Amino acid sequence: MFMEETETLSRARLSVLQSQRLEDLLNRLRTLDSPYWKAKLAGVKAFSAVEEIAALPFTEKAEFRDTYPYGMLTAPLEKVVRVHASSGTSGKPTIVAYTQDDVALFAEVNARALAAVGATAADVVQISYGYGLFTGGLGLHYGVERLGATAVPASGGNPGFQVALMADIGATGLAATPSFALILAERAAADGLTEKLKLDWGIHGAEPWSEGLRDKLENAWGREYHARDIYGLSEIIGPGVAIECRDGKGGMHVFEDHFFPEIVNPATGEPVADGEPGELVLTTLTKQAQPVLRYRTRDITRFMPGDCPCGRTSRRIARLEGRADDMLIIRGINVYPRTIETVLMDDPDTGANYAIIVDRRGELPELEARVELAHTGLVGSEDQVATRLAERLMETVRLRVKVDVGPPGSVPRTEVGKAKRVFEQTDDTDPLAS
Ligand code: DLL
Repeated sequence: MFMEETETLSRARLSVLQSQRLEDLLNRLRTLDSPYWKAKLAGVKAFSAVEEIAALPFTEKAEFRDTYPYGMLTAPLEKVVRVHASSGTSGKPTIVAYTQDDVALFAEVNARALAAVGATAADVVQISYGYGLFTGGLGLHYGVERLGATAVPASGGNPGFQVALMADIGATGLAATPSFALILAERAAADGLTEKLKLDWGIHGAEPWSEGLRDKLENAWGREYHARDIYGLSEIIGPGVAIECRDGKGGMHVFEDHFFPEIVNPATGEPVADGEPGELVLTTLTKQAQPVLRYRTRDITRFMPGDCPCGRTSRRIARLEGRADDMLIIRGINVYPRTIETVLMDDPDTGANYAIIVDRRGELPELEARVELAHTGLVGSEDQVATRLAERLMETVRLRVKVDVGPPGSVPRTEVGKAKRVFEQTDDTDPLAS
């Protein structure tokens, strides 16, 4: 563990630490001469235990846009040393700012995340998340350096060059979206580099993925490979909010000494029963430039029960089910794209790339899934695989989904940024062709 004492604190001591940090934060926020913070805290009574956090108001994504660029700052600009931005789906991006201490915190949580996945100072880590306004590249980069490992700032794109570099420099770890990691694995196999690789682990997140996709990714390198899930979001810090450790597959430890998690019913905002799925809400306890109170992430997950074999005492959240805003409503049935992915990826004969098309040409929307065969040896079995998948989708999501199975390489891939999986069809042109 990178910070063993902190990461194994008893729940009681952790709660005291969280309460102290929250109290310090609120005391600081109350002294600010900021219209945003004065309005946010108006009517909030003093309280001293983190368990009473529901007394605080929520923060919504729209507040970042409404206060763009600096309205939420709690430190003067001369203390701000960096900004990142997340690309908004509409209009202005969301700006997030960091002081020197925030940058150190960003490095710390990512170093802790890397250590949890099994990284040490001896690792050479290829960082294939985008560098720039996106938090992925620089966040992991500072984490790798803080751990004392070797950072290779490859950024996104250019898979042929990247796999050759990985082989030459002996990369042992990979930080990339799961979809780009798969592109790299395919490319390494196609370029005959598998034998030369030294890869042992990968830290993958920034987009939804499933257990089935993990299996495919772990088997794609032709060697033992440990793929682990990392969660984060710009508004909170970037990557490094939660990590799936090497020993405890299936849940992600939240760095609770810095980010306080709650899970609420997305419709009512009330807490859900322990272990039930709901929307993750996060409060930053230690950030300086731009702390956030009870941020509605829109991400759907649940708290995992039980202790983790790794010994970390922080609560774990399950792999994300999807985003409240990504949910598709097809003929009255609510379905997350990731649920469809789970069915498509659980099949041993499918490859790891797929697309979901919402066909809106008719009166009622129809769903189509396009997927590839795992390898060319299966060519000829397309119809059989398609029938099997359609049946399974009917059982799982109770929807008739038209399944189209093509040869390996037939579904377009995203080489830079987050994978685009869901496409809308409104006229007769193929939405995947553009
Ligand atoms: O994606 C930060 C990040 C970079 C996380 C690298 C992990 C690795 P944003 O661009 O602000 O930040 O997007 C945040 O991406 O609210 C989720 O909906 C989604 N997301 C992030 N990690 C995961 C994950 C970065 N492990 C949004 N599984 C979040 C599923 C994820 N979705």
